[in-house]
Amino acid sequence: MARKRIKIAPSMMCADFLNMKGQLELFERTGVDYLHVDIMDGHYVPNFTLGPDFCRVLDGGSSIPLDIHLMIEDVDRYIPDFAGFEGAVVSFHPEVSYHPIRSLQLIKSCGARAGIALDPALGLESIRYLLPEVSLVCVMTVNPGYAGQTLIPQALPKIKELAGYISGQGLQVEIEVDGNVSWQNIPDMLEAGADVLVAGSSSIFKSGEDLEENIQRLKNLVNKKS
Ligand code: S6P
Ligand code: MG
Repeated sequence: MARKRIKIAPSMMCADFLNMKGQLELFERTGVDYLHVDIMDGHYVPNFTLGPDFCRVLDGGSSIPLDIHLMIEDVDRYIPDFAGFEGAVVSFHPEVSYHPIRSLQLIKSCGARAGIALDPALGLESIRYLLPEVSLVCVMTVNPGYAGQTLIPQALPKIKELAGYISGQGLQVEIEVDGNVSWQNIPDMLEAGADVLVAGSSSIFKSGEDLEENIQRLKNLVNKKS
């Protein structure tokens, strides 16, 4: 059986904001699959990051689809600000919505693909009935809120369980892994069934290292011939 191609999603909160144009050109040239954009509101998570204006700049400055990870409360109010970008996938944490299926439908009605993000403390049971409605599950392997954290190891068997459930049900859902996706952790994440890797400060944006070399290293690592 042909090996699946693993997708790469640079985490834009880890990018060098003073050199955004050059990095977008590099991402285009090296063929990354998504731009992962973390949206934080200081309520759902104790941090603030990016917003719709930043997404607009990325959308205008590259043709790479946005992968927007909402870590915010009051999600239905803000979905329309994020779900209109062409080709985007928008994910939220279901515990912030009284009616998560309604929120997923809202994302789709705005034109985006719908995703769900899963806190490391939550089990699959909390999203089982959402899976038929989504294109992507963002499995968080660190607590939402910050880059540069350490893997919470119990999140790994959850990826495996999710991958088994998705294939058993014949669903078309991408499994994205988000948090401490490091050179050391990537093999275990792939082994567990990851389809998309969020690449942040643990890999391509490692401080003091060359971004292009690190993207190449990541591409070689994830899509090597077996
Ligand atoms: C964290 C956020 C993530 C980070 C990513 C950073 O709340 O959802 O997308 O940007 O985890 O990567 P790293 O390699 O610094 O953990
Ligand atoms: Mg994220």
